[in-house]
Amino acid sequence: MEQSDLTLIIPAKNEAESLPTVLNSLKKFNFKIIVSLHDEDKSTIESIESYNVEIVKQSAKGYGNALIDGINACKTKYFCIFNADGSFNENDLIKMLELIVQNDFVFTTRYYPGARSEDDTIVTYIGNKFFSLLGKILFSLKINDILYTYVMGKTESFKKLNVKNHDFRFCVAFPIKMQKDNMMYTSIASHEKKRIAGKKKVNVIKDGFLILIEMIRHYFK
Ligand SMILES: Nc1nc2c(ncn2[C@@H]2O[C@H](COP(=O)(O)OP(=O)(O)OP(=O)(O)O)[C@@H](O)[C@H]2O)c(=O)[nH]1
Ligand SMILES: [Mg+2]
Repeated sequence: MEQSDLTLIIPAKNEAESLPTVLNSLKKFNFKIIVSLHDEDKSTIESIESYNVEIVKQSAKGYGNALIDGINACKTKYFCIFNADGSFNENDLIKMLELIVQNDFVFTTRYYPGARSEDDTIVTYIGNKFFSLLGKILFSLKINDILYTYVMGKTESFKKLNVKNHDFRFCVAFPIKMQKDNMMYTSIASHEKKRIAGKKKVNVIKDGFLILIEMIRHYFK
């Protein structure tokens, strides 16, 4: 399989300070790149003017909305969610590409031996462990870093799931729907780097609460 069979879907919100560095680090590959952002985010748009990437203007607001619109615009067989903040290790993509052939999705985890996170706080660490455990108990999900959302997939498989969440609930709704659909997936270890610059968009309390309610809702559905 060719590197040009893969499109990286980069959701970006106020990432002018980080995204150009991330795009530079990806120049060594031959992947297609879609940056999915809001039309109002002029500074991020300006920051990547000279790069050979497709810009998708998202139809609404939110992280999940950016991903859904980005993946819907993807024309290659495979896609991978890739953050604009510099925390994802781009070298993992090669290993993921090998594994995606016999899977619908390839997840990554910062908690396998050999991996770790430079960006986790005590609160996000505990939150992740808790939600991953809840995913195992309620849905038999074999994912142990459920909120990391560094995931490669077959574009067709993702479209079948019909994920509709426009906010960070996307991070749990997507794997839960995938599991209910009995799709094939695996995970590899991945080392998370520190965000290059700019601010975290996740609100730990608000988004944590929404994610909890979303998981319970899917359990009773
Ligand atoms: N288009 C778009 N992108 C978003 C939105 N919210 C977050 N993102 C992007 O989604 C990615 C993940 O968001 P982050 O803020 O890094 O979330 P996080 O990794 O939990 O937080 P950090 O620990 O600060 O890295 C980044 O590339 C953001 O720019 C949004 O509402 N719209
Ligand atoms: Mg991040």
